[in-house]
Amino acid sequence: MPIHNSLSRNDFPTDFAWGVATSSYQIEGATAEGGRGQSIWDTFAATPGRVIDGDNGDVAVEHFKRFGDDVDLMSRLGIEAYRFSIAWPRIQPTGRGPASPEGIDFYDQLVDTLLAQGITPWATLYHWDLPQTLEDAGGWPARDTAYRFAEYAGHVADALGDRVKHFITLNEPWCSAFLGYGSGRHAPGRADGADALAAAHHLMLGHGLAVQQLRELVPDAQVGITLNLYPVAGVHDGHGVDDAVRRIDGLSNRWFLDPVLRGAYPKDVVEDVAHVSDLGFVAEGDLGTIASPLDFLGVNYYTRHIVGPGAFPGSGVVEFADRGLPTTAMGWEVDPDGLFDILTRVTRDYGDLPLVMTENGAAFDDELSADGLVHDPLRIDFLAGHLEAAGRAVAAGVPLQGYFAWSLMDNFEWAEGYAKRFGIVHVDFETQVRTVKDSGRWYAAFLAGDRTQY
Ligand code: GBH
Repeated sequence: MPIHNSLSRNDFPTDFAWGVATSSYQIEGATAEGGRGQSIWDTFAATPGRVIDGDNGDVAVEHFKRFGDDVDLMSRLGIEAYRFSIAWPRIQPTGRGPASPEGIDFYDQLVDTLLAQGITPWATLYHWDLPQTLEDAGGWPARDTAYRFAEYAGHVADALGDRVKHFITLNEPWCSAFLGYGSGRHAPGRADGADALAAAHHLMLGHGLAVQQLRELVPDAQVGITLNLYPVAGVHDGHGVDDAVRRIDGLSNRWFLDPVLRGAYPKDVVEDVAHVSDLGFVAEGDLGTIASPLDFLGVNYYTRHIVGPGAFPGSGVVEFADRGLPTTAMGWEVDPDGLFDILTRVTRDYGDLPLVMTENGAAFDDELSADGLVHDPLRIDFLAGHLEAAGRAVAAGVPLQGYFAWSLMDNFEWAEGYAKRFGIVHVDFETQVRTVKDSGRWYAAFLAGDRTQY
């Protein structure tokens, strides 16, 4: 293999979706405007000790009022598709009842502005901002939340379905369930293994019901779900490591892939979690609903997981190792081959459902330099390396149909607050000034057809 090679967008299918991604709570701010109700992330961020530096999304990067400028910026960069999420508490402030006209109005304007600039909207219905009222009624561990989610999906379909033709039901239900209700690292910050498993089931049930709503109301829509998938490898072969790999792969990947794409929970993992839950919340017919046919599977990829023999889901002593590869500011190893591995594995094990990379990116310690620019060569290497791996997966027969860089701009990085920057556009969090980073210029050149070295 040559050390230097080159890659261009022509190495990907011609109808490939090229874009950037964001999410509502991470960018919008204006949490008390436009009739928005409270979400679990407002509550969580207001709880001392939950988010670094006590940061919250009250202001974020003011996208709620600056969306016009942000769309102009995307247009200047030649971005062709934009994956954003809709804040459920803007559409239904209490998670129930009719749609709020003010809430709809914001996304109406956003969608119209995107379309006017020739940018294809990809709307995610749930990127973690559950209405607080629904959490107070039990949250995702409660079955009713799945039905509430389907009702909300219907409102969005009614309002935007004439113009939005790409929908993602959930972003990373693993995070919502296991970080939200298992470890408590994310909102709502509850920590109970049985609740986490119930939450995962109701998230997937809500997904299936929402798919049915979207199909009925927007027959020409492309509908998918986004999962955060991790290739899992052992620190070394044999001696209990293989079983650790099986268990972690089971709970991080197959626990979601199998119900959604095969209509069944993986039997080995059902046994692994039996001491935590008997899965009594699974009702007859649920798995059929959860496996409602999809048009694509969204894949978010950031890094690989390396596990040791102590790895045991739910035990709190999961042993994750690193291999001394370069890491991002999140401490995550940079491992583009892991992307090739996960894409080819999903296609091999689950058939030729189209795949879309709905997120891929990295945090680095970016700074505005004296020349007024942001030089982020590590992010360029990261993106180029992962695009090369994605291109290899395409060449190997993976039906990959899109790539969305995370993220358009620096934003509220959940429990990390504003300390971690993932954007290809820098945001000064005091002045809200946007500055395109070198990686943003690089991505723009790539989208314009330039060949890139890796
Ligand atoms: C994605 O999650 C999200 O979809 C996106 O919103 C986010 O900004 C982006 O990645 C970058 O993080 O400290 O053990 O609790 C990726 C999945 C979510 C992985 C949070 C690690 C913290 C793990 N991640 N997370 S822990």
